[in-house]
Amino acid sequence: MQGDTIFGKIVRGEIPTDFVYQDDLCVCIKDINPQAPVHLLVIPRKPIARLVDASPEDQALLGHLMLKAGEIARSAGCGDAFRLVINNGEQAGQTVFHLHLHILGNKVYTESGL
Ligand code: IU
Repeated sequence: MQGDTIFGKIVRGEIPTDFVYQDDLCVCIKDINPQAPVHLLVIPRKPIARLVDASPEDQALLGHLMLKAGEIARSAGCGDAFRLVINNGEQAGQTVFHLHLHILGNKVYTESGL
């Protein structure tokens, strides 16, 4: 079933979760296995499996996720230095097939790492 992932259960409120932020379109949670001092996940309530599965009708939602990620990063104390990462597909390291943006902050990156 599309959306039947752990993030689907989280956004539907089926797993008790402390939300860093939530609104009608998305939630933000702390990553359970942080890769930086600040590691948050912005998750749309709509169960889009991968970024490439988004459609033109999702354009405003995708913009919302980006704007909220920036606001949340600053609220979390990242200042102007943070990364946003989307892993698209298994070969790119995606493990949960419900679209999410990683916010990585308060870690010093000395090179692009790409
Ligand atoms: P990925 O882009 O699909 O690889 O990222 C999935 C992230 O979800 C990864 O950083 C996990 O640590 C994180 N996560 C989580 O925060 N809580 C969970 O219950 C599970 C994964 I499963």
